[in-house]
Amino acid sequence: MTQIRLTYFEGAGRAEPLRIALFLAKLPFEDRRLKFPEFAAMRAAGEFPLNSLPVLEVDGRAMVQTAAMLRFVARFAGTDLYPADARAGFVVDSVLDCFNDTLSHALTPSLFERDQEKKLEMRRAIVAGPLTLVLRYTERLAADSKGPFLTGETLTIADLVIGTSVKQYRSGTLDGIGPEVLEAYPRVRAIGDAFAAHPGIVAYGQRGG
Ligand SMILES: N[C@@H](CCC(=O)N[C@@H](CS)C(=O)NCC(=O)O)C(=O)O
Repeated sequence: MTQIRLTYFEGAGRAEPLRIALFLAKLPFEDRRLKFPEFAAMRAAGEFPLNSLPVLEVDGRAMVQTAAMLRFVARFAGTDLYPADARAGFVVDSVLDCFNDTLSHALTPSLFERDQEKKLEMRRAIVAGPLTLVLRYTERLAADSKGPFLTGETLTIADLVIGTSVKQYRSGTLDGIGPEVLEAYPRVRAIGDAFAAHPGIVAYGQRGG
């Protein structure tokens, strides 16, 4: 049997859609979660190809880049989590890059800011800038879908990323980025609802994830 290990930090972050994709794909995996000092020591020892996480090891071979790993999991297990159709594939890839690249990079500095006022200032700039652009773009793409998901009836890896992001904004755990940021985007909210109600996602939640 293929040996799979996913290494990330404790939280959801970039790894949660990967954890869900592995679960939906019925690929058993070791869910290794590092504390930051542990990560820093392993990084200093050169253990991670890009010095960052997540890292997915498949039979001992390390993979990096979240979007590429999501596509890999979807295809490796022969699931329909990544569409065969070129246009739908573009929509999925484009949204993955919006959330995993544009938004994550904008958000990261604020995660390390200890001054609460400065942090909220940074978050206001994110909401007014990249978050608005990404949500508006995703909303526009979703307008071409008959729903309930981004590209139609089938849950894809892009819905995993949208769904976990919507869940995070709704949870209020990210200071300055709460449920109100979704107000102008009913289709994005609807994808978040369909994601939360999907039987596979419900089963994932019941697993304790
Ligand atoms: N492009 C990479 C970015 C990975 C990345 O920036 N990971 C962050 C955590 S979300 C990290 O490892 N940060 C720790 C550090 O760079 O010190 C991906 O999509 O996987």
